[in-house]
Amino acid sequence: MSGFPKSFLWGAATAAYQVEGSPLADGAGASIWHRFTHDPRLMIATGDTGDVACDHYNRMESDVELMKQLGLQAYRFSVSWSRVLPEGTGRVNEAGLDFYRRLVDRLLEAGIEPLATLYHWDLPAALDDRGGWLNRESAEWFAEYAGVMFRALDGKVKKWATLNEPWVVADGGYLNGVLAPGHRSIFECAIVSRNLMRAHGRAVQTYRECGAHEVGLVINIEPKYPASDSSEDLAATARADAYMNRQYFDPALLGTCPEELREIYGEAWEDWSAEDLALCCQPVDFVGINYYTRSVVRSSDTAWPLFAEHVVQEGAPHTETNWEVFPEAMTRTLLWFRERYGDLPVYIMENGAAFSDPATSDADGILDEDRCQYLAEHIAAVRDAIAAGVDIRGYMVWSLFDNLEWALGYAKRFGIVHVDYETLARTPKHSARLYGQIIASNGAELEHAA
Ligand code: PNW
Repeated sequence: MSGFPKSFLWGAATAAYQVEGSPLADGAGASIWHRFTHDPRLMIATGDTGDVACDHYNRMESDVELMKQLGLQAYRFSVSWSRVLPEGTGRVNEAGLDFYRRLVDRLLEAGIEPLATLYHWDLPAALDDRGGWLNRESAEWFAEYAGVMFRALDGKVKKWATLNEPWVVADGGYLNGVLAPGHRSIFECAIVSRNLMRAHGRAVQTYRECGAHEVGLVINIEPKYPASDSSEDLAATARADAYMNRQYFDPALLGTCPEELREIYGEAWEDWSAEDLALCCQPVDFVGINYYTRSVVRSSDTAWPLFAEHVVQEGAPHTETNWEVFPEAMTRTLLWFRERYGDLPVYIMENGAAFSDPATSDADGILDEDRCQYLAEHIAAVRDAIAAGVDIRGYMVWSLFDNLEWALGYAKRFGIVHVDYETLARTPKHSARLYGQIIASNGAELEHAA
């Protein structure tokens, strides 16, 4: 009686550019993340690159062995588009594709279910040269790539996600310039948001033509709480919520755009045509939700373009990325999701925390008690949402390994497995052991941990 269904799927997640290393090996083309990290004007904070990362590209077999030892039932990874199609379209690089064929075969031999994400932010640089996500043709490029992957791995991979976190791609990559390709334009952000969702729709259509299993998309949700009940703060909170939490799920699942976007984008807003809306709104088999934190919001005259700002909760626990630890918002978000979008199967595709490694360790590894507590509290929040009737089918920890935290580099460690970046040795932390016990007891272990 743990509160989790018998078939609940427990796993861990990574993304290609964050863990693989060897980004140009065996005929791969460069991605926009390779370019971004090698440009000192863009990768300003750290100068770290994904050239080596966790060297997962060369250590894949022993990494799958480790996943098996940890007791994982599923592994969520992403495919590097430019390994498979070096120019983004056209010629297939069999050697690149082969890496994912071998990965999936090893996972299946180890009894671990592969969950594949097609796009976790590493657009082929050759496509960026053709305008990238700003080009309306990007939906066709993505459908072509999706078709190559579905045909190569379908039957073996039974759960496919099209995009990971389109909000982060558009906001971080095209409005705030902090992620690849490092642009700063609200006009571009609006265009890219729509093209990403059109690409999602075309990939789902392609999937229906090739496959018989399951396809969905992965969206990050950060519930917004008003700082006060003044009408200004409530309106600011609604804008922040529309921009981050409804901007992508509404078109994909309802075939509409939130009204607030018109005000937020201003002159940059253009109504989506009926064709575009219909294309985005393809029936999906599941949704992935990534949850890390909540945000308290107040109105602000200067915080363009939302005129809403985040209010730091002094005294509350925070992770190393300055995200407040607030597990009950995860339950609330999952309930909100079902109320707004209906009874779709949900997978938690990411949840986890960056904490610096404590100096203390024992024979069992690094004593990351803060991460243990974070995971136990959030897994309990998932259990509470299941008890309230949300159809949650699985949970993936972010992340299996410490890895390249994008523009923040290697300093922020999210892994349940420690990576020594000198020796590349992997050492499970206490959180990995705790998670193994949670998995083995299908969640019953939480009664001791939380
Ligand atoms: C996710 N936010 O990114 C990504 O999918 C991972 O690749 C990443 O390593 C992980 O979370 C930890 O950051 C996010 O600002 C980045 O709300 C930013 C936000 C959310 C998710």
